[in-house]
Amino acid sequence: MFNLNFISASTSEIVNDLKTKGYFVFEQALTEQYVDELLQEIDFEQILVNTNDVGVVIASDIKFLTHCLANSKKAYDVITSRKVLDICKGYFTDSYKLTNHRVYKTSKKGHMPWHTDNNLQSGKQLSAKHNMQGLLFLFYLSDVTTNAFQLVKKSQNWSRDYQHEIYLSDSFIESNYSQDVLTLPMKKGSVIVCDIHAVHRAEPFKDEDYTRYTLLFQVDQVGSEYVGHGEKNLVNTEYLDNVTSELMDYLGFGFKRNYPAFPNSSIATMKLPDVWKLQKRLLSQTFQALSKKLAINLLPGGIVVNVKRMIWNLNSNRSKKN
Ligand SMILES: O=C(O)CCC(=O)C(=O)O
Ligand SMILES: [Fe+2]
Repeated sequence: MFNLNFISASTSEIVNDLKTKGYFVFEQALTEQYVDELLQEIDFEQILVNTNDVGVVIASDIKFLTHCLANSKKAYDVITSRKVLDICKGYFTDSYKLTNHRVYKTSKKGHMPWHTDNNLQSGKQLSAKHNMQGLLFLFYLSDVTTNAFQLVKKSQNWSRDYQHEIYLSDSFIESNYSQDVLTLPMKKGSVIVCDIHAVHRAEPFKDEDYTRYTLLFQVDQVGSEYVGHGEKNLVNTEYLDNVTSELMDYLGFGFKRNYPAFPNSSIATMKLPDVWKLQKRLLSQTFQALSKKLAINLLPGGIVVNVKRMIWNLNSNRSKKN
């Protein structure tokens, strides 16, 4: 999964960077092969519509697999890796929990506002900023040239002065902190870990041919006064090969979760070309369903049963021969 030089990078130095600078960056922490295999586990072309499973949804120009702990063993293994847990163990002074996670595919364009991730929610709405410690982990799953993660250095020290704001304006950062903006274009597999109180964003971009894949997750030091803080973690039990109390605590077993999965998606969050694509799929499936229904209605019931028996026999003869 991880390149050896990332595994052997001193965890206490990483933690020290996080505590002093507010961020830590490592190029190509994940192997290329691992990233390729992780992305193969996710079909970004299959969008959930009356599908009885977790899967991909669309919000504007971004496709999300929010419940990757249930759908990608490779994503699960990164999120629960020893290295990540060790960083958290070294960084936090009290119990910490995975509060959200997702893999997403960004394409064409985006303009994310400058923000911090120390959010409290009430239902779907961000309701206030909190003071809990927290870490954001962001792995690039493709080479990132534009639309890179950007953060304002040292902003974790002053962002609380703007707790009443949901976002900070581009012009405010431009005129006051442009010399502190760190932009991080990096190769596939690179990781950024940062203090959730640091002001950050994905650099705005517009490029029809550009696609960025990302694995993001957040770990907060959730105290008892914030019961319910976080999105629910849907985990595929097949992935749990080493259940420890540390892991259970981290994944929030038995801990209440009040926030809806991000993003809050529906047909309304899809762009017109994606709605058209879906309509076409629905139309062809509607015709298929109609012709099936017509055939079943026209044929006497006995014939339908006999056709099913014939198909069954053909298949079982064929599998006997093989
Ligand atoms: O994708 C990125 O570079 C940043 C994402 C982010 O900050 C967020 O989703 O809160
Ligand atoms: Fe963020």
